[in-house]
Amino acid sequence: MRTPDSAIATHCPYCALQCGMNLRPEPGGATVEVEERADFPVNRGALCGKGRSAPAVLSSRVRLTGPLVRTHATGALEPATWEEALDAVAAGLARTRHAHGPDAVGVFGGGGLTNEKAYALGKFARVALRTSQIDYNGRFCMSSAAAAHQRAFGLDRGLPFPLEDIPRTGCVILVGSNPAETMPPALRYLTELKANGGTLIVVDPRRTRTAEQADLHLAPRPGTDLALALGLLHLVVAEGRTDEEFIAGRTTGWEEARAAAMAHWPELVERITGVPVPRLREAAALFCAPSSAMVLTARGPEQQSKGTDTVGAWINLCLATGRAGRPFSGYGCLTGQGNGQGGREHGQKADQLPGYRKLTDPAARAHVAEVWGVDPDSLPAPGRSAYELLDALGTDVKALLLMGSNPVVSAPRAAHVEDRIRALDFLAVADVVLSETAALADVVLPVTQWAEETGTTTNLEGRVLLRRRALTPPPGVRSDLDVLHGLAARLGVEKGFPTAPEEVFEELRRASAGGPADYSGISYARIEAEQGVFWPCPQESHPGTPRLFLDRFATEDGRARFVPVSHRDAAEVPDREYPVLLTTGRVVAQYQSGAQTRRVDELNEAAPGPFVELHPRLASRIGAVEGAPLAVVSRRGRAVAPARITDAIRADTVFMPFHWPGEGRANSLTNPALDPVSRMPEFKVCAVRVEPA
Ligand SMILES: Nc1nc2c(c(=O)[nH]1)N[C@H]1C(S)=C(S)[C@@H](COP(=O)(O)OP(=O)(O)OC[C@H]3O[C@@H](n4cnc5c(=O)[nH]c(N)nc54)[C@H](O)[C@@H]3O)O[C@H]1N2
Ligand SMILES: Nc1nc2c(c(=O)[nH]1)N[C@H]1C(S)=C(S)[C@@H](COP(=O)(O)OP(=O)(O)OC[C@H]3O[C@@H](n4cnc5c(=O)[nH]c(N)nc54)[C@H](O)[C@@H]3O)O[C@H]1N2
Ligand code: SF4
Ligand SMILES: [Mo]
Repeated sequence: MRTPDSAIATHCPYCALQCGMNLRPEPGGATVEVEERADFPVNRGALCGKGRSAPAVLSSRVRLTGPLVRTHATGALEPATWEEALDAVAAGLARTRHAHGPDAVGVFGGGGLTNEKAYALGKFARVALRTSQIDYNGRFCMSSAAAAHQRAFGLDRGLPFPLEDIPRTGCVILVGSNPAETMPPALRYLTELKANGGTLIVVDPRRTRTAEQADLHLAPRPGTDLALALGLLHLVVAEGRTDEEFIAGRTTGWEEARAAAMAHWPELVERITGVPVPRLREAAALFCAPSSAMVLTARGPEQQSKGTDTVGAWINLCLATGRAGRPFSGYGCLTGQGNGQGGREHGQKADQLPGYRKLTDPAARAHVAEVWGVDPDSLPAPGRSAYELLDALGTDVKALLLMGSNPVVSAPRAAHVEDRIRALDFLAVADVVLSETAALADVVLPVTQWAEETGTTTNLEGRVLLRRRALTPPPGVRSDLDVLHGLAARLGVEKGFPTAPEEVFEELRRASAGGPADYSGISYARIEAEQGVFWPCPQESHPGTPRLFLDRFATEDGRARFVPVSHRDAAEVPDREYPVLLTTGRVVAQYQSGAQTRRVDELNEAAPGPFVELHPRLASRIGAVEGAPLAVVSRRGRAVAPARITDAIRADTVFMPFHWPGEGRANSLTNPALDPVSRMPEFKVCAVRVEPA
């Protein structure tokens, strides 16, 4: 399908911004060159270094080019044919199911998978394997914001408005989000906000490159955002800045939420967060002064064992001030992975059916079972969340099919997770590279990549986009859809797993029809003609929905729900043995577990390895020297990485990026304490000891 002279319009393989780019096949046709695509509104041609260098991962120098099967003779992964590899996977999964029942087979997916793949993977688990044990890495990403969205608004779409609305609001509070590193082309929306006279408040324990742009930077102790948001709400009430008309007309539950907030006095909040009272007052005043304002959160406040309540508190602040369900106002979550939004809608989540339907809802089961041509009673019940599933490997879950994640690097308490993976009877991994997790597999299935296949993703705005195939894949690889088709057939399910992406999408449209995330009016042709279509889009004649909640919220009575929340400590607080707080996150040149970006020379030059960021005061107290190895020790394990001394971080906190395996693996340290609602692990705060190694 390659036309040598014309560039093909598509999207980046990495983050949720899903920047538009043009791909031009290079002479010879073995690879592609990335060109600017100025017409796509989200990024208007701008790309970060990861997007620009993405074609490097297409090279056979770094990718998998044929299936691998672990042989009994040597115990090593050896090349095999596709028939041998698929036979081995089907046999491994069937053997386990036969011996221990369907729930002994687990499936783990990823938010980077296209909508078509996520949909097919969920269907494969429920229809071909009949297992309840499926979840995915999005649980580690935005699940707390998703749960809070559901609770307050009755619907979870990360941003209820397009990014283009950001420069048109009066004030943005950006909480635990560092787009200067994680979504560089999106920084322009904040620059434009300021140019238009709006104000930017950044809440981050580090003075990041994003925080440097802010009019006001609040640097709370990690894990205390809940108190901070409640403290701001307290001030808003005390200063008479609530919007009583909005509260009366469009919300329920204010009295309880108000009472809970009033228990969080500014002085108490200062004590918990370390943010001085005058700064709290300044923030409340800046947020309330203009007629419109937004709160945007990302992983900082969300990846906590109270992430759902924390996001709930920020939503309460928006509701109390009438900054929701109105033009250029509202709460939004900046979703992370390439298909972080769509990946959470179509059924790879433990409790979910396509169209963001609930697996426990009899009507939803009946609708989807009809589309799938199965008996509703044959659909399993909800299964375990991602960490709980990983923790169960080798005990009651004995075989695993993994597609689109690298948990050996990215899961919390990673050494334990690695042990659990090694304890499996059988592991199959579909990946584009030999990731640290794929290296432990019994069978590795090499799959096609973004530029070699067609499929849709849904970006952080809820805009459904089409990635188009620009390149013929190398002969030894197959698509994830091919893999699921081949495995289903071997498990006795001949029909229902087509390999053509558009055919899968057409089925997804029908399965999602009438659900909260309704894609039934969206087609490949429309997406191309319209630069993406925002869901819900229930008919072909429907324009799509860039802005949600302007007339009513998605709850039964149309009103947003306040949730009464109160501050509580992180699951682990510093003590004499572990006196320092560890938080974790990202750097601009590496992506996630690094499986892809650590294979790109120019990205490795920019970000060659892990480090421990710490304040000069802490450094001098423990005798740390710039660039010298530091040991960071938690109750879960130990990691060693060079010291990076900077006054841009709080003196009671150290920061490590999580992109690397081995000695410097940040997740050797992190705490898998889970949020009770979202089951999100506490990646952003745990107690550690830091000492020269
Ligand atoms: N370069 C790059 N870009 C990416 C990714 C990547 O791996 N690399 N991943 C993508 C994905 S999947 C995601 S989810 C997004 C994540 O995007 P972000 O959420 O922007 O990224 P993080 O670095 O995880 O966290 C953001 C900030 O939270 C701060 N923080 C830490 N603890 C706390 C806390 O307790 N409270 C508050 N308020 N802030 C805290 C950190 O200092 C950090 O600056 O990025 C996407 N884009
Ligand atoms: N300490 C700490 N840990 C964290 C976080 C943190 O902030 N701190 N953030 C968490 C978050 S938000 C996230 S999203 C997770 C992400 O962590 P992971 O789930 O490990 O994400 P990736 O590294 O993107 O892994 C994706 C894997 O799938 C492969 N892949 C890419 N595209 C495809 C495809 O189309 N098909 C198949 N079969 N494979 C594909 C890639 O090569 C890679 O090996 O990490 C979480 N872990
Ligand atoms: S910001 Fe995200 S989508 Fe855009 S080029 Fe970079 S990684 Fe790709
Ligand atoms: Mo993420």
